[in-house]
Amino acid sequence: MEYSIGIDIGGTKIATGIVGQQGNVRYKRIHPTPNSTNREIVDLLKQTVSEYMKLATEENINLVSVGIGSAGQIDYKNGRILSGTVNIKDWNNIDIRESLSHTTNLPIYLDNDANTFAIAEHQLGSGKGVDDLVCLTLGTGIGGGIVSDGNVIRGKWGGAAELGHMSVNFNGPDCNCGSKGCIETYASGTGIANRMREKLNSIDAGKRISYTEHPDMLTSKEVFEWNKTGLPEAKEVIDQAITALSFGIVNMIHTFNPSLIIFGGGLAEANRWLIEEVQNKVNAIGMPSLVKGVEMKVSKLGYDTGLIGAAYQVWATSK
Ligand code: BMX
Ligand code: CA
Ligand code: ZN
Repeated sequence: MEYSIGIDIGGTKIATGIVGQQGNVRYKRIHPTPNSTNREIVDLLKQTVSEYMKLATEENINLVSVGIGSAGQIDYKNGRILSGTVNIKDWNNIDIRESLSHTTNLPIYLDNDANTFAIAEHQLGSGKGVDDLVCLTLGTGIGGGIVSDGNVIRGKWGGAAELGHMSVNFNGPDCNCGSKGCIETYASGTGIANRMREKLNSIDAGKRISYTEHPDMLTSKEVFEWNKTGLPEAKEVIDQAITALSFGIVNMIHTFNPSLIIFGGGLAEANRWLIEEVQNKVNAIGMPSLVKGVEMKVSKLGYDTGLIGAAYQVWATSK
């Protein structure tokens, strides 16, 4: 069987592994995303690739490529990271193929992380046999991947499908992409934490303490827990996330006419109930003929989808 080194670079963590052609993950490691310079990330990639190559030689594993899925705006044909929001520090203007050229002779594939997520789901997951689907990864940011008539939509150089930056409110919060009111500012992990922090800063100190003494440190996980216990400000933040996501998805359905929406990322995996709420809202606000019958599912491949998709690029393109 053929194997490929997979590398999934997100705003919080980098997952790496050796993945087989059937999507089987043979080795896997998780690193926190370095937060100083792009050099540090590139060094981590070099080290990881050379370790996995050594391991493959020892274990007689037939490696055929290195596949990288990375957050950011990516020239996928030339293997270059063009830019990234501040979710990954200093993630701009990096020639990944050139950077790894002294480490490996294997062909190197590079695409946006949510595009590779869509590749995995389309080839092996919930989207298998489905020609028109939209994928959304809810994590540090919100990533988007679109398959239309069986093809991944990439636009001119690969920058298409930045669905997290679909605005649903031109008076909304500033987004780190330059726009306002993007769905990422309401419904990503960082967005939910930011909106909650704003609320806590606007209420009186006594009430704030009933939530946390450290609003600076809070994460979306806590907001979901507070929502579960019925704390009203947290419920407002989560309701707002559901509403923003639903309006965004209605725009996507009206634009791409998909039959399936697939969700992934830590936030969707940990809060599957959210999807049903979104589905109900989408059905209530979208054009009936378009939203009717659009299915919504959480990734079938689970937490490893990004890693599998990154590795899978070599086989997806040769099919
Ligand atoms: C951001 C943007 C996207 C990415 C998405 C999900 C950067 C660095 N990131 O919208 O390119 O696909 O986040 O990324 O520009 P993650 O960090 O949540 O995995
Ligand atoms: Ca994308
Ligand atoms: Zn944005």
